[in-house]
Amino acid sequence: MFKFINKSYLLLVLLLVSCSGLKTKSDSDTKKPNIVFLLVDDLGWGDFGCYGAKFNETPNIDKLASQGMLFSNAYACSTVCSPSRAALLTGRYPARTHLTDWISGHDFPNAKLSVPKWNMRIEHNRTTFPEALKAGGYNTSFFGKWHLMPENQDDFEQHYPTDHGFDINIGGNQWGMPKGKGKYFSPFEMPNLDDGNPGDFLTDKLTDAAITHLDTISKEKPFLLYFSYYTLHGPIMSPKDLEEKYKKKAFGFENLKNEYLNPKRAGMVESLDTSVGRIIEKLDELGISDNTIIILTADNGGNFDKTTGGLKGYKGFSHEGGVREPFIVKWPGITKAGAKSDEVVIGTDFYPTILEMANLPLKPDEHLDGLSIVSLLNGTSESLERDAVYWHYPHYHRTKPYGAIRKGDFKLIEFFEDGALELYDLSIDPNETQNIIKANLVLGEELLSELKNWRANVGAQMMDKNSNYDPIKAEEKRRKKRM
Ligand SMILES: [Ca+2]
Repeated sequence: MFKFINKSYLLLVLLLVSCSGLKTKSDSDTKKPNIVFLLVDDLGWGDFGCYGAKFNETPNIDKLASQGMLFSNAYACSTVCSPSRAALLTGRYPARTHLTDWISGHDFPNAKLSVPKWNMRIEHNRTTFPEALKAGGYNTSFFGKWHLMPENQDDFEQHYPTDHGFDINIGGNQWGMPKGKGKYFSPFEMPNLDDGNPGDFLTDKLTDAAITHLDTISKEKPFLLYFSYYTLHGPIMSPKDLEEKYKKKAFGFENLKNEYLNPKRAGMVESLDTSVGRIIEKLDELGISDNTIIILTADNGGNFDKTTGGLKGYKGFSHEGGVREPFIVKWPGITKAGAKSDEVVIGTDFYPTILEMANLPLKPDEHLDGLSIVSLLNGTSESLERDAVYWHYPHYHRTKPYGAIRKGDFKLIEFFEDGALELYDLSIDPNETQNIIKANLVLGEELLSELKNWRANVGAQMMDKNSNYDPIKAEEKRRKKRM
């Protein structure tokens, strides 16, 4: 009898242990991580301490990088705002969506080539990654700059963040920069954002709103918090105390030739860093840091020379300074502290990556141009199976219209006006100082052919000759745009 009870007891214990084991496994399998996606505007590759900045101070972001994974070859899909943002959300290259310029773009009526009729909105027939997360049970919230709406009032109502997968929208509309009366200072006059008090700074108020939101959302449901900073887009404005701090600091930095010593912009960067720190602190306070992935990146290069850590060009240019971006991921339990990756990754990769992070099925018909980078993040691989990444910009900006391909260490840029080619070996010349096309014509032709094939495959829109071409007027306009 005693023996029997003992046996039954043992069986019961075994059963309980095995059930609780199963339960734990099942929980960990289905437990979806929260995702905080921090998207900075007009951020230079050299703007953060962890990417080499000496003048700007970014202790919170540097700490985040030291706890997560830092990428050195991460790219935006465009050298300007809207196309890059749409590519992030759709997993499709701007060349494929035909959203190839910032909304509403520059007008160059007398340029040599005419710009194709391009798309000034995300189409509703596309499922964005926030929509996919929402369908997968996520609470999805949007804060800050949207810039994916047409300027046309008739079309306004259908293209807010809430029309493309977000449960709430704080601050997003057609604006590419703060256009309220106070710009970065109150009043902001943005959708659903508290205007606060005179003197309040936009980044702080958006952060307040994000933190309040974190306090109110259900702890039962996973969330995506998509914080799209207006900062560091112009007009460059800073909280006064930070501007004063960096004015003093600038005196000691007179000889720092490779860095943009602008106290206002450095103040803006610090206020961004403070915001990141406050979000992280809130996650800690709520006890959800261990199940929250933090991603930090940007939409295109800094709007000034010397914000790029030495890379050539900046926002609006065809070279690395226009598109290479800081990119940091902290995924608790997955990314190793202080990990680094030199693998080429690009904005279209976020869609499949985030679905995989969220344990949701991929949507290969949507994110046609992205690859999940989870294998890089969890350390199971050091490289992705990808042939090349591409850019297509049939527009005039500081650059002339161009297309580009990066394959391995080589990058080829094709300028559409005259077919001029530039070839760089980024492994030995990351700052694109030596155009090596003449010595590598065969390689150049191969890459050009691959670029052209890609354009045909994605249905890229090309440029026509402009019947109103006027070389003198075109040149005047170019000079005005600091090209
Ligand atoms: Ca931008």
